[in-house]
Amino acid sequence: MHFSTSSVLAAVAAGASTVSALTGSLGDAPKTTGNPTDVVYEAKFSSAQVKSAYLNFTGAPDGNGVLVHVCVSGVNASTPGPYPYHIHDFVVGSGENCTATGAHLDPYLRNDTVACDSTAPQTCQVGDLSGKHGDLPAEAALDTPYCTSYTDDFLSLDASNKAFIGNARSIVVHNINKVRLACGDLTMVSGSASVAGAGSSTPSTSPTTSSTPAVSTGGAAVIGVSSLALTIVVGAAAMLF
Ligand SMILES: [Cu+2]
Repeated sequence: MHFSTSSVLAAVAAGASTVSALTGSLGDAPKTTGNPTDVVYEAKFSSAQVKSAYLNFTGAPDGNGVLVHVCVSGVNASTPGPYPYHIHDFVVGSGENCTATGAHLDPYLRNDTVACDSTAPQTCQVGDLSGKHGDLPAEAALDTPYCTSYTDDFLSLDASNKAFIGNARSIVVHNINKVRLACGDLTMVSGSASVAGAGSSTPSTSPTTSSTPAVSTGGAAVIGVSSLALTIVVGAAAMLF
């Protein structure tokens, strides 16, 4: 049993390390424009494994893309880094271990059986922030926050855009094995309701992926794929994580 589990996971790891510009079934993500600079979304959270995580999203000064600020400190040093992090499909809810957050924000149905190619970020899952901009490094385990900021050309603060980040989504920080270390909801802390979605009907909490989100991993190894091999992977991952 242990041998077969290890073998399957090794195969998955090998597959996940393949870097290739894979376009989603609905196409590449278009660059976003007209993102308002007065709309701000934040996620602030901590857990037994992460002392603090803070992410801030606002429109870039020219409205092209979204400016992202990230600060993370005190990741449990015994958990292996570097640390991926993503926008996930659902809010944290009452479940344990961040499983209720589902899979990654993926409105163009790319899934993540093939890792994001950061040189072609339009092909990556929209919510794969670390795939596009880099994992949090080992410094995130320190007490002093590790901070980074960047513009993501493909996120949107417009509720009518498929790449809108405000539709009851969340942020999850993982260890390098995709185990979920901490998570928090994305909430609007400033902005105009007419732009940011409060004026529309009930916020959608539908998944952006094409099938049931995987539980307990980065979410993506199994999305939209139904082969027997990957079914076995789900079982193996469930046993381990
Ligand atoms: Cu994630």
